[in-house]
Amino acid sequence: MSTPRLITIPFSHFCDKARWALQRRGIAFVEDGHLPLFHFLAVRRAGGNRTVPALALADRLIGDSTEILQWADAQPAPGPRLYPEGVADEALALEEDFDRHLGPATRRWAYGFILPDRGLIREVARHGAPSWQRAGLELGLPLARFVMRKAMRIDDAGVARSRVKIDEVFDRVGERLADGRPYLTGDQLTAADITFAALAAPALYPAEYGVPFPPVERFPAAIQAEVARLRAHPAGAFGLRIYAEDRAEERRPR
Ligand SMILES: N[C@@H](CCC(=O)N[C@@H](CS)C(=O)NCC(=O)O)C(=O)O
Repeated sequence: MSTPRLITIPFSHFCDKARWALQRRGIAFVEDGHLPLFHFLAVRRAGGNRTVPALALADRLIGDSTEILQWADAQPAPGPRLYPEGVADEALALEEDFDRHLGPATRRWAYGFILPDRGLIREVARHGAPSWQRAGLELGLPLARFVMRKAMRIDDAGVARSRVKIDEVFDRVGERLADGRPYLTGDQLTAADITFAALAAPALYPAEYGVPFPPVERFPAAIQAEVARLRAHPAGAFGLRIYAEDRAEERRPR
């Protein structure tokens, strides 16, 4: 089997979800990182539609993070299952809920303060993509901002709605964890936990994320206060804990 190629926007939280899951299963892959908008060509060339992560296999392309996790779970691989028996349906339902509600909300909220700040964009885009794309983004930044704001409806009202949505999801996760369970479906890490933590990352900025984030001290003061509030929430503390404990573990070679 040729080595699977994971096409990514390196800093994308849906991409860290897929990266983490492949690493947890112990599946070897190469990463092919692109900056936003440039990713479109790479995905199209591989036969996909437009979003990343996309996993290019010898015979097909898997163009959705949940389908990548399901594929990874079905492979003969040394790492623990992502959808363990007994909680598989529950894990998948939680994953789909986070994909639909949390992922777009944290992304819009973070782009809301990153896009206006050229220095922050540079720091976020620094890792894992070709230098010619970084140069292209610098030159075409006004156009890129316009396209991204339109495509993801990043405006004041959208950012405010997303903030409320993040709080709602965090409260639901906090309630689920209130009985003292260590993971969302019980006592083992599943696709649900990986998905929650990865998609919450643009609100939490865990040190163990797949690529380095700019230091939170670089963010506007009001955003720093929001990050501190979300980190202190039981769901935020949970996301940070599994990045610190489980993600750090996954990145060691099996
Ligand atoms: N449901 C998809 C969503 C992935 C997604 O939204 N990816 C973003 C990056 S975070 C993307 O590719 N955006 C660019 C675009 O839509 O062209 C999945 O789970 O893979």
